[in-house]
Amino acid sequence: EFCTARNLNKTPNDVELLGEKYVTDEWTNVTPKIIEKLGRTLHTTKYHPLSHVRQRIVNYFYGNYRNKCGNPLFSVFDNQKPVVSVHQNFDSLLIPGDHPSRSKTDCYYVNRDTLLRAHMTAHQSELISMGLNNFLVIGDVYRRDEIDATHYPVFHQVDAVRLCNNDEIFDSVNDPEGLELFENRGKESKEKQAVHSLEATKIMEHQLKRDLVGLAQVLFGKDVKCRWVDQYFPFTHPSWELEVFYNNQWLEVLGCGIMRQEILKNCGVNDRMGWAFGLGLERLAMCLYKIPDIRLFSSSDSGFLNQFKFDDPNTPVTYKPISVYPQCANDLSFWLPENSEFSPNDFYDLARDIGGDIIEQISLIDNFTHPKTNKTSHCYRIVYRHMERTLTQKEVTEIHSEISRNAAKLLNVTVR
Ligand code: FA5
Ligand code: MG
Repeated sequence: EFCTARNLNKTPNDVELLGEKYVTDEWTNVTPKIIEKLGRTLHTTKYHPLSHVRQRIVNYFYGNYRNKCGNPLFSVFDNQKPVVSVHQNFDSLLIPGDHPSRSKTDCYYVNRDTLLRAHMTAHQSELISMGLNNFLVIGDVYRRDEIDATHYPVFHQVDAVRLCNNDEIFDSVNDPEGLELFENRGKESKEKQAVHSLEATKIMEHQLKRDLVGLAQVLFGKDVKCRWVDQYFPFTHPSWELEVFYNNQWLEVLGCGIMRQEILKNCGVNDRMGWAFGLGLERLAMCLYKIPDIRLFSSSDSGFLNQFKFDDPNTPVTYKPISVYPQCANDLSFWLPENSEFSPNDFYDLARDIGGDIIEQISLIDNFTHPKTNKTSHCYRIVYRHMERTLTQKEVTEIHSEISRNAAKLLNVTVR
């Protein structure tokens, strides 16, 4: 039986996450399957491929940045709670109230004010307010998204911040006399924020890009092909994405930029500017080890995990596929409700709640509106495949009909 976060728990109005109770309301859309994933901390699990990649990134920043005594400059936080406030995830980062990333169709809300973090940047302001200038913050993030080989509702990010004062930025300049971080009557342009000087922005941009290309070279080898693409984030300006050419295609691995000075000001920092980036660990690990399917990271299959049982995180590995079991595809068509909203992500979550990880992919293969009745019909193809054994048609049919029944019941669709 399909059950929502509500009726899993004793009292109908709260839900327990990592040992703490939260009141639910009409915003609640976190599902039992997602709740099960909380607290797994794969990025710090010994021998897990994500923890090897994590360690290599941490080592790179430890090695690159040392203080005068030779100690690493960056602090690492990998134990921040994934349940955060709307303020942390959005407001503190200047994300506008009507920004699409806040939508219920994209995030897992615990209630109106609380959600599972959608990016590690949610912790940025708090750590800066504590007085930190250089840090990495690493953890699991949650997004409602498509279902295929590179998308999973839980993945892991490494975020970083580096704040510098005047001396630190112009340290490498021969004659830094007269160079300043800030300027009084500046204008915002494509290249910089109004309050920043162009010189300081360009130096930070150069250091940030040099460090991140350096990281790509450490992970993928000296000859890796990289390119920078201009991007927009509400919390940085200017902003970029780094793409790496791997297996014959350009793959976006991270977003970054010069931090909005208003964020620093809100944290009580007035004499520094900063850069920040956020990267996806699964994306890097999939390329690095040639792991073909993102679901493998959360699998407990020893055939998978045993391939990463080594202590030195720099050990080169190419993943050898555990035997591949056959796929089984079934279609489901329905008319969308006429009097209520419908988002494909609602259907993806419902299907995932019932089928779990045996659902490999769901694609919308037909979207059609009847010319006379104006009713819209969607047809979804659900591909089932177990990572560890062959599924029987009977098993698949049972799950498929369960999905169909529950879609009719909970999403108000009319199955055709
Ligand atoms: C962010 O999440 C920003 N917070 C990054 C950032 C931080 C920018 C600080 C500027 C300053 P984005 O949504 O693009 O941005 O995600 C960042 C990275 O996470 C992506 O480049 C990708 O590597 C990874 N990622 C994003 N979505 C997924 C997904 N569904 N599955 C796997 N990896 C993903
Ligand atoms: Mg992106």
